Amino acid sequence: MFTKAITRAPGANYADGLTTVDLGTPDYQKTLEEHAHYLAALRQCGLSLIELPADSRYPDGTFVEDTAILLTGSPKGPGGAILTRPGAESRVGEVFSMREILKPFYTELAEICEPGTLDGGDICEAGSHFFIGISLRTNHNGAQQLAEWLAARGFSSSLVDIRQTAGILHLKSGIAYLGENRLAIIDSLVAHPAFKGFELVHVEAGEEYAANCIRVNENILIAAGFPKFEARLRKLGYNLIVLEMSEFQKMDGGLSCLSLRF
Ligand code: CIR
Repeated sequence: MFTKAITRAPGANYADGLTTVDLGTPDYQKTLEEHAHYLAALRQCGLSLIELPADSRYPDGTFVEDTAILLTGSPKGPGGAILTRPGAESRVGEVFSMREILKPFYTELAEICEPGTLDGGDICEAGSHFFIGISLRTNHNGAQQLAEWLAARGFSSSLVDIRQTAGILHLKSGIAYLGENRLAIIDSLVAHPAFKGFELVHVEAGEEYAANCIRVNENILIAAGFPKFEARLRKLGYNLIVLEMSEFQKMDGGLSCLSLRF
């Protein structure tokens, strides 16, 4: 059960952030509107929000998920938090202010150290197991550091190398844990042995962006515009909150990236 989320407002220079997609320049007003709806959805799920102001030094700073991994609990007792070391040079400094924000909530605040790099978007929690993506942002050393930190807290983990998987920046661009041993997953990842033993909910070809959805307590937040995936989740009985994400998609961002939930 999540009770809180950390978010950061998109700054006026949001469009200067990193992107690999060719969907045009985000409209700032529209970005702010979509962000406001996202915050409202998290509140609707019962979360109280820690809303950080935009930081003009970091145009990608609204994608707070990449800066930390937060555990609400662990098989061995209390939760814990670990700060990441983002793989993109321009984003490394985002972690420093997150440390200060997290201090009041976590007595133990670990960190990924050099030469490891790791983005939160590559880390997918699935109950007592974690999937760790190896990507252009998360390297083996960073993944290993996280795996050891998790193992000390009673979590197992498996690595999923997505460097040859076309069209996804982070592991969670292609999978999402829906709870109850169920994963939403794009076709190009279904055959990976790490996902054996999980019930796989396929995201149709052409709707890949929809895979980045998030379960928040009794609801699932999904991106608008992906009718087949939406229908599939409704059939499974989920309460859905559907959100416009066009301006975040333009910058390679999705629903999970916009908050740290704990
Ligand atoms: C970046 O390239 O780092 C940002 N423009 C998008 C980050 C998206 N974050 C995520 O998937 N967790």
